[in-house]
Amino acid sequence: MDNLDILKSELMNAVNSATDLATLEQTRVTALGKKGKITAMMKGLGGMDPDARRTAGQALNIFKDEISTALDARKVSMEDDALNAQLTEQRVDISLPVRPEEEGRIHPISQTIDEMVAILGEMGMTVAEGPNIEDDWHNFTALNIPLDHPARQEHDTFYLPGDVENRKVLRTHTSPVQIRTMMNNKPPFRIIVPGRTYRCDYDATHSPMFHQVEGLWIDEKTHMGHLKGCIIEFCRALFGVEDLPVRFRPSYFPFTEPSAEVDIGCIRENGQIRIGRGDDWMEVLGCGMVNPNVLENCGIDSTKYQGFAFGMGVERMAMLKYGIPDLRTFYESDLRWLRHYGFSVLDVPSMVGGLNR
Ligand code: 2NL
Repeated sequence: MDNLDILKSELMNAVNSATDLATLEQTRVTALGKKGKITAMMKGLGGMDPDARRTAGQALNIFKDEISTALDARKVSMEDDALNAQLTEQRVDISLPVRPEEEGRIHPISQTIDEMVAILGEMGMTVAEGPNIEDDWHNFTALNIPLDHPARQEHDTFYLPGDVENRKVLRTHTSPVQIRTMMNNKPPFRIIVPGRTYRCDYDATHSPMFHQVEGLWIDEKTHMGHLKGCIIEFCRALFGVEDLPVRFRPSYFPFTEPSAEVDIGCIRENGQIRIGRGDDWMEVLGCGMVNPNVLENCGIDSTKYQGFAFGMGVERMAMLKYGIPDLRTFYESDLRWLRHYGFSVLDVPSMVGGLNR
């Protein structure tokens, strides 16, 4: 019992200097095991006289508790250290950029179509698609385009081989998709039709393959006010100019009556066109109230249903919005061009985030 203090400091030292669980367990066995030092001292109590045994017994019990507590505390602290080390080592850096990390770019044509769909989708329109190879009926006849219309001539339209009566054409606009939608479904209709179109034409401002977005809105009481509201809001949202001047100029299309061409305000400064303000005008799209003949051709009662339609060239809109000077560069697959004019895969157009950040 005289050596209790020395033993105490020895054991406490051993507990606190243990750096792994095995050494700590060894210390526990040394102190409290069957053949341990404290156990041996407990056994020694038997040979003492009652008074001395009580005092020594109390001191030993306190000592035993202190050692037990120290052992438990050291074990918990070692386990904490081990867990912290593991957490540090296996740390996940959530600030890493999302993969793919700017590997590819979104082509300006895709980006522009996505923007148009986001704007018109917000107005309640849904995307419709159809075949690129069409027949005469869906591409021309149903649209009230007369047999002698120049668009039907060989030199404007790509005809596939076959006899003239039922030869196929590469669609010259996306309108046949609206015709198919109207023939196969019941009104009302609120659709946007983006897609590839084909015309036999190739120069600085024309490509034999190009893209259009058309819209069709048919309901019982749709009128020209709806057409104007839809188009004005569309142009302002697409170009990101809240007070963009929009002008409707009377025009003619066989499939709409009345028809209009739409111009937006711009200025021309040393060969550059700036959209948004100024006293000059730039034509951007065509539109009109759907000709009743077209509705009747699709089996729709034109005394009950009416509506508007519009169409525009995607390349033209993309060139104006993003300042791309040459139409032909859209299809050259030049990676340097795409890195310059392309868009981030993460920059998904939506009206919620604002289109023109
Ligand atoms: C333009 C003008 C337009 C339409 C397209 C259309 C479709 C159906 C019925 C009536 Cl099924 N109209 N489409 C109407 C007006 C103009 O496009 O300049 N496009 C590039």
